[in-house]
Amino acid sequence: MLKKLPLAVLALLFATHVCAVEVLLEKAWVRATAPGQETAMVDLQISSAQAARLISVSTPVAASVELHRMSTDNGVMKMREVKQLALPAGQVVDLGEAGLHLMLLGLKAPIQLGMPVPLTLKIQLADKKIISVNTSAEVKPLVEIKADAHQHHH
Ligand SMILES: [Cu+2]
Repeated sequence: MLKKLPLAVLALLFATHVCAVEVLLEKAWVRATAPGQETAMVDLQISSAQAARLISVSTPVAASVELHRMSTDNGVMKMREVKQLALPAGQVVDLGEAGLHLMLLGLKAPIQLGMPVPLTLKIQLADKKIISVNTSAEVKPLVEIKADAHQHHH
């Protein structure tokens, strides 16, 4: 019986490892928000080893998170909620490039530089198993400051 234990432990470690690299989240970012602003857009890249679907997103900094698609309707920019997003096997899905973004709704406080913005994505794999994958969005300045903005002129 004892001799079988290390193998079982190895199998368990291997299984955990496979699960950890199943879905990769990269380059998540959000712009800092002005006081009173209640929403913020997050872009990120998602890649899944196997065909999967993004089914929900949550963050502790906002009441809810929706997946939105931008579209132009008679010259007017519109955002519509997308309920589920297909993640093709082995492909990088770049939300920004795809005209999509995550929308943080009901911000609990303004998003500020250096603040952690954790995101939890629930993803359903081909075998129906649902996994949670975490990342943290990098906060970019609300207004881009040009490199020469602080130069003095005499
Ligand atoms: Cu939106």
